[in-house]
Amino acid sequence: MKRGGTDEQKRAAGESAADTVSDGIVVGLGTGSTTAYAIRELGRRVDAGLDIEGIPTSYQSRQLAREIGIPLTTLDDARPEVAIDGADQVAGGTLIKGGGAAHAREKLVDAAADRLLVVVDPTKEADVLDHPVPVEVLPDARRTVADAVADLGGDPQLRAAERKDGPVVTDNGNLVLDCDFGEIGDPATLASDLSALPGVLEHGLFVDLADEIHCGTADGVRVTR
Ligand code: ABF
Repeated sequence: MKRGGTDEQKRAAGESAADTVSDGIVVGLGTGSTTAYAIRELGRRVDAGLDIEGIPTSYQSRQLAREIGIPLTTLDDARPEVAIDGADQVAGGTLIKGGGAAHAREKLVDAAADRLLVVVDPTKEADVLDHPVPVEVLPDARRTVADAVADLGGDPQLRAAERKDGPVVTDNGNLVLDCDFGEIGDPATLASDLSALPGVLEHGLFVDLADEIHCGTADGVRVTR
């Protein structure tokens, strides 16, 4: 189900967003292969003298930022002026995220930022969202949330680990249900219905959070919003 553009499209989108970052600010560092291009570009700019601090959204983005020398801080000590993050699908300013199971921290950092720059390739763009919505649940809530998702009209599947037996376990020690609702006509209502379920830590619907979409195409980067 995961959409995938070319590495060149992802690189162009990531570098385009990273190039907008100015001196002296705090930057939220999202997760995923497209954002990794943005983080690497920020690392090159830090080497060249750019003065920023990063707030990572996952173990993966924290490790990458550390390896390339971006100074890090936390939400305890700073607020990001900008966050750069990827998406599994985007329609207008609303996103579905969570393909990397990092959407709880991503939403925390992205929502705290003054501006969210989303980096995607054309395969992620849609008129109407229809990608399954990742829902992070406490392990004990797996069954009850799955039943409630079915009552909301969704088809929940426990995400399995790719490289070993058993389910995906998030950085927070929880499980992920990928919930297929077909076309999502009213993302805001579905988002609040999912948030209201006991045992749901966070879901991957980011309603109206994106300020800029940087979409890497064969003809360059299209910036919208
Ligand atoms: C994270 O990585 C997720 O929220 C999103 O699911 C995914 C996008 O990854 P990629 O850029 O590799 O497609 O941002």
